[in-house]
Amino acid sequence: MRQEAVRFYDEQPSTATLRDEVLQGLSARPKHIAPKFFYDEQGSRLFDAICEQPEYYPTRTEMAILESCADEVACLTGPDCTLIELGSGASKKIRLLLEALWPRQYFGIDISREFLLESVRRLAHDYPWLEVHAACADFAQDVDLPDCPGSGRKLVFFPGSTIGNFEPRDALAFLQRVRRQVQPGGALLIGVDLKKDPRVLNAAYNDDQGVTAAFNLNLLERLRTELGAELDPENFRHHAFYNAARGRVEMHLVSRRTQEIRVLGKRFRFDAGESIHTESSYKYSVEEFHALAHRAGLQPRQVWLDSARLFSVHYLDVTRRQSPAVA
Ligand code: AVI
Repeated sequence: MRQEAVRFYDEQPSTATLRDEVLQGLSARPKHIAPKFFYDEQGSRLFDAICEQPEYYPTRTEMAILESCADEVACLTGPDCTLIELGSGASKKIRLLLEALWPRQYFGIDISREFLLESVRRLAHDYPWLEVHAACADFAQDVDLPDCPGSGRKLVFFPGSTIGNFEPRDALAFLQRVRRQVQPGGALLIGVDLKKDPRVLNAAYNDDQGVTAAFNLNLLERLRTELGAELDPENFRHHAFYNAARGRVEMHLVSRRTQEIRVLGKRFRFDAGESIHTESSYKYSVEEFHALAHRAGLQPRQVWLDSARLFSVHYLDVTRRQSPAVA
């Protein structure tokens, strides 16, 4: 393995971040914990398993779209680019792009350190011509994108509709940050899940094998192992549903009974049926997403959909002119 060829930057959120955000979220009404905390090593593995479930259409649909548009993406981007992947897991999608674009540099950014290292080491091994960098960081925060020397453009790849896990105002702020950090001439290639029949959405987040349930409940294991929380995961159940009024799938951990849990010496009381809101997954029509991109000062250049209109992949240009809506 060409391990030494991977340049690694470690800005992993500390246990203090987990502690502070969990204490704050459990003290709030309604109780909530941010979805970024799903992704410890086990959580990342469970997420990979979700992507293999027959009900969870986004991964395979996005993959099929990328297979059909990769050459077009390469034409739009040009040679010698720096490819920056946000949320780089064990993704097969990036391999597809690497083989179509032949970038000069690859930069993977992910919140899950071990998982990231494993995947970038594999990339460095499999693509010896590629300069590989990795940063363990929370890209939802104000993380600086790498300053990469070279003549090519920066292409930021943000797959999987992870943008849907941001509240719309945070999604806007995130797109504005990408726009600021990718110089004019650069672009964002982003996967966005589409609005559709709620039955399809409800099935996708309630797979028959119970993998999504295990992924959600793993958050409680994380609180036990990393924060010494005193709670019984058996006293909670997974609940996921499409909230049409908000245009989002919501995931919750619902208390099966009246109970009290203890986290870092603090007690938190739950009524039976009360939940911790653990994730929102916003769905956008193409028009809604274009409107958001415009507000962020990004210029929609191309959008690809599958024939069933389940999922979209957008190519957004970073142009020199700032959108009047943002100024
Ligand atoms: C990572 N993210 C886009 C996934 C989603 O669909 O919101 C996470 C997930 N949660 C449950 N299943 C998948």
